[in-house]
Amino acid sequence: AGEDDRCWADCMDVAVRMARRAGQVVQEAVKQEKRVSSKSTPTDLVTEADQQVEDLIISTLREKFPSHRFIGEESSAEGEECILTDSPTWIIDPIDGTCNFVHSFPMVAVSIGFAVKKELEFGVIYHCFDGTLYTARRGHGAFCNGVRLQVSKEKDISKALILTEIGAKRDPATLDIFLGNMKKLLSAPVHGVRIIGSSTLALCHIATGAAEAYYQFGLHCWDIAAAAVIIREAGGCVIDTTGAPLDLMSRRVVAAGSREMAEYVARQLQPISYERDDHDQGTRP
Ligand code: 2AM
Ligand code: CA
Ligand code: CA
Ligand code: CA
Repeated sequence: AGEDDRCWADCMDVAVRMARRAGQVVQEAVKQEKRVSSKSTPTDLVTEADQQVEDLIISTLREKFPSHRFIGEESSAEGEECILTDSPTWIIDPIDGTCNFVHSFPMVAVSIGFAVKKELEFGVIYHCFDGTLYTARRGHGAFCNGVRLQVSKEKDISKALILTEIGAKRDPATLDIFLGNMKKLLSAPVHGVRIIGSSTLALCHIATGAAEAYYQFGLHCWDIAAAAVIIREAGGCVIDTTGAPLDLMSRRVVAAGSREMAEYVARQLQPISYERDDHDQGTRP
C-alpha cells in the first residue's frame, strides 16, 4: 500500500506538470483564431484546440505510463471506450468550458483525474486564464496554489449560493425541467444562482467554500473525476442527485459543503435524463 501511495504521488506530480503545460497551450490558443464545429447538437461546441490539447496530454502520459488506461472527452467522442476498469486510469477533460474558450470568457480549465480500482486517487484542475491550480490526493487534503482548502460550513439553504451548468440539450421539455429546478431553488429562497460555463471550476468553487452547492445533469466522468477528489479532501460531499453514492458514469451530480446541504438540494431537483456513459459496461473484460 505504501508503495502504491508513493507511486500515485509521483503520478500526481506528473499530472500537475501536465496540467500546467496543457493550460499554457490553451492560454495561447485563446488568442488565436478558433476553428469551431459542433458535436451532438448545434450548441455542443468543439474546437481544434480541444483535440490538440487532449492528444498532447494523452500521448505524453501514455509514453510515461504505457500500462495505464486513458479516458478523455475528445477520444471518447471518436468511439473509444469510456469504461472504468480496475486498471490505473487517467480521466481527462482537455478544455473544460469550450464555449467560454470560443468566446474568450475567462472560465476555462484543464482537468486531470486519476482512478485505481475504480477509486479516485487524485485530481488536478488548472484555470487557464489566471493560472490557479487546484489539487488533491485522497487522504492528503485539497489545495489551491498550495493553500489548504476548506468547504463552506453553511447549513441553511436560504443563505446558500448555488452553482449549476446548462447542458447541450435545449428541447422545450428539458428546458422546462431546468427552469423548474432553478425556480424551486430561487424561491427557497437561496442567496443566488450562478452559471459560469465550466463544470470543473464551478466544482472548485465548492471546494474553496465560495459557493455552498452545485448540481448538474448531463455531465460526464471527465467533468467530475478530478473535482470530486478536491471537494472531498476539502471536507465536502459529492453524491448522485438521487442521494445515492456518486457514480462517475451516471451523468448526475450534487456537490456541497455538507451532506445535509447536498441531500437538501438533491431532494429539490426533478431529474433530466441522459444516457449513461458506460452503456456497454459488462460486455467487455
Ligand atoms: P465542456 O466545455 O468540456 O464540454 C457548460 O457547458 C459546462 O458543462 C462545461 O463544463 C461543459 O464541458 C459541460 N458539459 C458539456 N456537455 C454537457 C452536457 N451534455 N450536459 C451538461 N454539461 C455538459
Ligand atoms: Ca465538450
Ligand atoms: Ca467538461
Ligand atoms: Ca471539454
